[in-house]
Amino acid sequence: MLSQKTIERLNQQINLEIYSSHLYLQMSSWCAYKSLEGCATFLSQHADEEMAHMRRLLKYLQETGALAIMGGMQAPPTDFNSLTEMFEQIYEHEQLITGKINDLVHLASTESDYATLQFLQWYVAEQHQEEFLFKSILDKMKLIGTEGQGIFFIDREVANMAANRTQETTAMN
Ligand code: OFO
Repeated sequence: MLSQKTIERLNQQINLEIYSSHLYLQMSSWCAYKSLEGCATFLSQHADEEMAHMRRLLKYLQETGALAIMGGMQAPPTDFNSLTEMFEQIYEHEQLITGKINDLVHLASTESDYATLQFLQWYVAEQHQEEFLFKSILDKMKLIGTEGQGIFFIDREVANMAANRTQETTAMN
C-alpha cells in the first residue's frame, strides 16, 4: 500500500519520463533535419527507452492498486544552436532526472516503504548509466572537435553507439 504522497510523486515521475521521451524524439527530429543520421537514430532509440522507463512505473502503480495519471505535457524545445548545446541540454536534463529519483528514494526511505525503495534501485543504476553515457558523448565531442569534419566523425561515433545498443537489446530478447 503506497502513501498518497508516494503515488503523487510516482505519477510525477511517469510524466517526467514521457517528457524525456518527447524531448529526445524532438531532438532526434532536429538531428535528422540537420542530416545527422547517427544522432537521430540514437536519440529516437533513447526516446523508446524513456517510454520503457515510464511503463515500468506505470506497472508498479497498477500492481499496488494505485491510479496512474497521465498529465498534460509542456512542449520540448525545437531548435538548438549546435549539436554540443543539444547534448549539454540532455546531460543537464538527465542530472535533473537523477535528482528526482533521489528525492523519490529519500521519500521511500523516510516512509520505511521498502518495496518502493527496492523498486527504485533499478532507476538509481539506470541514471548512473545515463549520466555516464551522455557525459562520454560530450567528452568525445571535446576530443574530436565539432569544426569541419569533426561533426561527421561524431555522428559516426554516435551511430556506432546506437548499433551497439540495438545488438544488446536483440541479445537480451
Ligand atoms: Fe533518461 O532516464 Fe528516464 O528519464
